Amino acid sequence: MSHTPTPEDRFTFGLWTVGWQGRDPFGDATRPALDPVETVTRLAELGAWGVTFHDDDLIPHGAPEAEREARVKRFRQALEATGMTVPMATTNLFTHPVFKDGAFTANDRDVRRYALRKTLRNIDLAVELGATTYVAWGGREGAESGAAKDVRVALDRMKEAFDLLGTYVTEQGYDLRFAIEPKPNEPRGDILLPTVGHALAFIERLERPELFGVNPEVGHEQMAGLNFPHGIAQALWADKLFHIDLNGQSGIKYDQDLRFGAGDLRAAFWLVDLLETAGYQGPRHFDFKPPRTEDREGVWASAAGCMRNYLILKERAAAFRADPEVQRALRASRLDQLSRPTLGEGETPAALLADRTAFEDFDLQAAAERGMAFERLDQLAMDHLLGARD
Ligand code: DIG
Ligand code: MN
Ligand code: MN
Repeated sequence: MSHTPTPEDRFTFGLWTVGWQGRDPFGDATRPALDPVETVTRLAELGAWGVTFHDDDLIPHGAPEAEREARVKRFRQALEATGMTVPMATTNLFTHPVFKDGAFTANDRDVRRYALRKTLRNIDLAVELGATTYVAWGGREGAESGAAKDVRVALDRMKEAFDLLGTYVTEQGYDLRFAIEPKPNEPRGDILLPTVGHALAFIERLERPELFGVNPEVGHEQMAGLNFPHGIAQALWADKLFHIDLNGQSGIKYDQDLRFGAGDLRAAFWLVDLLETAGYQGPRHFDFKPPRTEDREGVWASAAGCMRNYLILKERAAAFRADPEVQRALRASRLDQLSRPTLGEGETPAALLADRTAFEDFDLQAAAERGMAFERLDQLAMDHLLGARD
């Protein structure tokens, strides 16, 4: 199998990823700014399907109307010239100092209203450019101290904001859904809606929950010490995986945003296995930062590595699932039994209580002694992942 990406693989990148200049809390930029037109052109050459953007990635914050129009026009021309798509867009509600205490949950009401207007404006542009998913990462929604944010009240404000956005896209007749992106911390000491679980629970309390799903990011769940494939599985189970941010992370530390496949490789393997076996149809979106050590060529090598690693893992996971040995090992571990409903068709509590084999005559000892044969199964996966088995 070729590991050369094509638009059919639906790989997308944020403008802010390959465009990251390497500025961090401890150091200045190591790379010059990247023109969005160059990004579109180079990513198209590498085999990507599309790009995504924050409003401020495309139009510098506060740019006059004429400059805004000119930049959007140039961007649109590059999209048309390359065939690149814009499946997703989002709002930068975290860079400008006005958002230092948040956007939708800032204590200052005027900041909250400004944040909503900034979002509404970019939703219009996103729809004009063809986006059908709008991501909301609340990077500044949170606190560093207990009294600074009454979280119950802040969640009221968060609900109010998303309900307003849901009303807007409904009134406008937009074909647009929202994907909330969780993150446990950084840049705030603690961020609201920190994990997929918190976001899924929050979405159910919105006025139009059908318009809202999640945009989980690999490193964000792993920063909280969670199993990312399990979080994705629950999002899929809830039919709420509206988008995904792929990257790499090596354990519980600052948000590394490594290229996809770097960091926890086993988790990346199980993630690709899950997305492909579940038939996930959304973009394979990379939200990563080429390390500040890299020059321009290093940036493109890093972007190419994201896609290459996905394709290698996709091939290895498919070989794992197709392997007759693996199918035997899955049966030996009774995965087929997991798929069988625990109760018989229409079985009532009374019927279960009447079934002596389920309790009175159940051979507890024999069941307790059964081995699960998971180690043999997992070694087969390891063999496929490491290319030690065709
Ligand atoms: C960080 O992981 C966030 C921002 O980069 C952006 O708002 C969002 C889009 O995927 N991810
Ligand atoms: Mn991140
Ligand atoms: Mn992200």
